[in-house]
Amino acid sequence: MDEKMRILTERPLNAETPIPYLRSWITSNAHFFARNQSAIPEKIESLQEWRLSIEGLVGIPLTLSFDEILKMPKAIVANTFECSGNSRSLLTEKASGNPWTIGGVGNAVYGGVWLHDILNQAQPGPEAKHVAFEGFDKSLGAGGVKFIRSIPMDKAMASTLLAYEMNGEPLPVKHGYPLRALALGWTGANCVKWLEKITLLEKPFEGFFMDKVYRVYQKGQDSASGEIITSLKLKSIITQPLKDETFPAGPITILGAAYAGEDEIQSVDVSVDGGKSWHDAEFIGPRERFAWRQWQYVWRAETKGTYTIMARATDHKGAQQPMDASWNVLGYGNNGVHEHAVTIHIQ
Ligand SMILES: Nc1nc2c(c(=O)[nH]1)N[C@H]1C(S)=C(S)[C@@H](COP(=O)(O)O)O[C@H]1N2
Ligand SMILES: [Mo]
Repeated sequence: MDEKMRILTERPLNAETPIPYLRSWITSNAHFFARNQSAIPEKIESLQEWRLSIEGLVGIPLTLSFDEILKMPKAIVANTFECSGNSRSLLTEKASGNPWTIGGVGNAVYGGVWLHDILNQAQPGPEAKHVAFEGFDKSLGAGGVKFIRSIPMDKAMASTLLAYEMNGEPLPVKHGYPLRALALGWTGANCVKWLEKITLLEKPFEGFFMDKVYRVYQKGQDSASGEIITSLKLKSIITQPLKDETFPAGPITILGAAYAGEDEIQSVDVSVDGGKSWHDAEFIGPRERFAWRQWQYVWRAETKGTYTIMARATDHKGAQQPMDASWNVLGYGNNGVHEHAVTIHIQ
């Protein structure tokens, strides 16, 4: 198996993971999807010169070198993140944005430091309610819009990692070397790469990437009034078989992954008759708080014909993945069972 990444745009690089590489629990660094608003920085400043600054509503502004960060307690965390627009191209009503299929998602084991360890050192003021992240990648367009994103202080203190390692290797350049934010269980847009500045604010950061995009809104509505995208939604994807594959009658192993961001996956059900009957899938592989769960179901196909396979996840609160996605202007958060169905043939 040596499939190339599926390139959506070359400049900036936006590329999705080919489906066969989504079958393992860990997505390799080489095949992890790439999503960039502007160019990947070409010249990475030397680690000696790189600094992380913590500013804004803090008692003690900090400037940390990479060595100082390495000396702090190291945390290792598995995390699945997905681009907010993943599965957009599978929506029946088209939405604007990169035409992702299901490969704008991946799971990796990250090494880094807890953001709360760093913020505690800086002594946040009581009025600090939001944390903004800025990287050293170039700004976008003539207006000089930078990819700056903020998350609420609660999330920053509870479960946000600053990662310098990915799957046991230094964080690759295209994934944010030397340091990136990882709001665990939240979509990629909340995970700023090439991090160099953290600012504590009273209110959410205001700017293009906070108010115009990564919000769920309908036609005729103001984008800034839409809900900000945070946690991944409850979803399952089928990674085997692939669409339109043909098999002889006999056992067919159906494989997939299910994830729910900050929530836990309780069960996955599989249908091979277009949703008339459902069967329990079996979990395989590791179970980690912020990581997806791999599942399988062995189907004994007896009769020739065309079959529609669907998977439906349930979380630990009993919520079920919706049968149909809820549409919004930018096509975010497609987690519909129907949209992710896979049709195959038995001959
Ligand atoms: N500095 C910076 N960080 C960024 C982005 C970016 O364009 N610039 N894109 C974001 C988006 S929308 C996603 S989905 C993830 C993608 O991370 P990856 O390329 O490592 O998969 O990074 C996020 N962090
Ligand atoms: Mo994204």
